[in-house]
Amino acid sequence: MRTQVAVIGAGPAGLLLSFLLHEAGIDCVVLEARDREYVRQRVRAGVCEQPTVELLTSLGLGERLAAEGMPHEGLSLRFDRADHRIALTELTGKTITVYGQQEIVKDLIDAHEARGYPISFEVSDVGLSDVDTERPRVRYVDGEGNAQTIECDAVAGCDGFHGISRPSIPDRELTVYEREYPFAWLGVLARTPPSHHELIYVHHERGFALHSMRTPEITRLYLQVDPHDDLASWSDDRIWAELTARLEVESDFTLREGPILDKGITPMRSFVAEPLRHGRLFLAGDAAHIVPPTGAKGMNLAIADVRVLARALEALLRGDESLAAAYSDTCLRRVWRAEHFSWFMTTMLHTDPHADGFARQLQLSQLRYTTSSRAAATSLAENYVGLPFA
Ligand code: RFL
Ligand code: PHB
Repeated sequence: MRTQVAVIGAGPAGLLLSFLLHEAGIDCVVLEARDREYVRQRVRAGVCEQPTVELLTSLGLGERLAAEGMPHEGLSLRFDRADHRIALTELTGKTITVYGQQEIVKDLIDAHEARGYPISFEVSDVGLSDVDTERPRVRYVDGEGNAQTIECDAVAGCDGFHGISRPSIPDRELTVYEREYPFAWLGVLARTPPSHHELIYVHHERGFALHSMRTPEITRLYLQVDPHDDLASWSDDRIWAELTARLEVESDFTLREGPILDKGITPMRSFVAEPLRHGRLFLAGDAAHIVPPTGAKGMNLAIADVRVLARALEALLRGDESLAAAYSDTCLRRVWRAEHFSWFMTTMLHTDPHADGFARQLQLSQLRYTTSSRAAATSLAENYVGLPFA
């Protein structure tokens, strides 16, 4: 088989890249390891930055996002048993929109299917070769068990942190920066209306908690847990008791409980592999970088990467190498800003089991300063709502 760009992975990065390339008249194929239903249902991110919303809307992908997405003008940092609101819109003029990642993925898959843009689900044994030549090859086994080979002009590695694209680059070509945290997130999706109309990030001596939402009927909640914790030790009753304890405030607040529809534990890490290009293989999204979810940046970064990559590939296929040569550096500026912001939010809000009293006092001081100084609150807000695209 012959195509212009082989896209590995049908997450937000791969699907949006494929959409942008097709709309620019470039032939491409998406290869995805999982089945179609799994990809459409996978519960992940929830917060879209304003630049993400604007991009999806400008592409004609914003209809359901406009109807069902929940715009937010602020969020709360909850500590010392009180809420401290960050007025995102008053401080920046921008909003964020709560719209589940799987809804964006569904919109993109539907747009592909309506236009006949190909996605191959349930592929296995994907292997890349000749990526340092002008004719890379992708070998894989399709969903029917038949061995296939694609010859192409470029490969987009959008296959997430555990994919095969990044490991296809020789170790000596990559510089890896990494930080692991001594905690993980237990995420739950519950059938109950949100207990508050905005997100609440909680710093508590028992550990971090987050109140978020998906729809007026569905609440999304997270608890800081030990990275070695077993999901089996977290019964629904224990989850609600812990959330109630951490979300407690002196004023009026009642956590609304309901049936838990989905739960999972996610490790937290910061990770960047540079550069994002090796010959004709380009990495985008989680394949190249991971942020801890406290800054709500991962999906937004994946989308920002492919916006740059689509233009670089269009130029490359016309014989102009300049944008492809600049791709990695262009993306890394935004990536490192998000890495810093996500690290900042994570270390400010979580309870580090190894921290001493001095470190805990610094954390509280940072929280009080961030919520009482307009300059500090504006800094948090402008990073949270999303800095303009490069
Ligand atoms: P994805 O979404 O992981 O997609 C990669 C796809 O590649 C497939 N794949 C392969 N396909 C073919 N061959 C192989 N060998 C393959 N190996 C893997 C996978 O099946 C998958 O379909 O990466 P992408 O597109 O780069 O998107 C990144 C985002 O998914 C991720 O950054 C966010 O979910 C992170 N994140 C958040 N980001 C935000 O912007 N805002 C948030 O509020 C937010 N909250 C979160 C999050 C991530 C979380 N978890 C579960 C990690 C909250 C959580 C709990
Ligand atoms: C979510 O709603 O899933 C969510 C919100 C904010 C975050 C992370 C996840 O920082």
